[in-house]
Amino acid sequence: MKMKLYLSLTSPYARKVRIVVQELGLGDLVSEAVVDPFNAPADFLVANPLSKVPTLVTEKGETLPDSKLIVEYLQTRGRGLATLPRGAQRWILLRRQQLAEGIVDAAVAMRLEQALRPAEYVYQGWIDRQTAAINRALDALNSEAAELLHDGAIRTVEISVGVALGYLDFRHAHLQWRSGRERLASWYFGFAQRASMLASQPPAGA
Ligand SMILES: N[C@@H](CCC(=O)N[C@@H](CS)C(=O)NCC(=O)O)C(=O)O
Repeated sequence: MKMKLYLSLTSPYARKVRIVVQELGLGDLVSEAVVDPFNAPADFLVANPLSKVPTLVTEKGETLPDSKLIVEYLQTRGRGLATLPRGAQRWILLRRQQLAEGIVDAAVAMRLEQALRPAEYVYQGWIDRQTAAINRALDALNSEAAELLHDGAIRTVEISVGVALGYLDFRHAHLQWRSGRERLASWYFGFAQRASMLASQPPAGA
């Protein structure tokens, strides 16, 4: 029996997990089950009462209902990602990763506001706040882009940044995140060519 990964092909959180699976060489151990968390099948709700993707069920039946938990777990199962150092550099890297994860949180919040709410309930002030947060975090990442790894053994930091930028392209292209952020754009241009990034692209038109 394989691990079962519940996911949606458009979720950036699920994309991060799919990239980690591939980078760690665990593809043969994981079967993917595409679900719609807004129209959830019963077995998925048993695995994750919160009805969020991604959710992993291990071979032993343990359930992991969050991308961070899943990534931490998968790193105990495979090799291929560079581990974070101890000491001061660790916190610099984790802060950078958190900025990328915060961009995803803000971008998903915007998407839900724009795509799921009836038009009369959409709150532009909320969208503006998320946009401002995304732009500030992008500026910070741009100023640190020289420290992001391109190839070889990357870290979860780079995966988080790559997923965040890919999601902005997918759902919020109008933000034109590359504008004025040439260093980050140049890094992403190379990073987006990794096999794991190419294989996990969201379907066009979804
Ligand atoms: N903290 C969770 C967030 C997962 C999440 O919000 N996924 C979205 C899809 S992008 C979802 O399933 N939403 C359904 C809902 O909010 O009810 C993680 O990192 O896995």
